Amino acid sequence: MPRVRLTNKDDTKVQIMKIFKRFDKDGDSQLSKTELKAAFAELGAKWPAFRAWEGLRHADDNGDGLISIDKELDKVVDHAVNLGYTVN
Ligand SMILES: [Ca+2]
Repeated sequence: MPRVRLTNKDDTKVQIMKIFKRFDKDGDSQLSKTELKAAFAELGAKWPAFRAWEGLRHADDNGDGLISIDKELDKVVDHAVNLGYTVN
């Protein structure tokens, strides 16, 4: 029987999620474009402003220009993982 374990990808996802949550500076459970940009910069993005824009375009389901941590952040994080971002 193979051992059951978290894949590295799941692990990375959890850690990236934590970073994004840390950038909700005003604690409203929403990430603004500025907060997303800061989070992507923290992840080492070359073009954090572009990634923030892309994240919003990709995950802002209700179109309010903010990423809801409860409802929309998951998609941004998946996207970041797919782009190959990792946390050391
Ligand atoms: Ca939204």
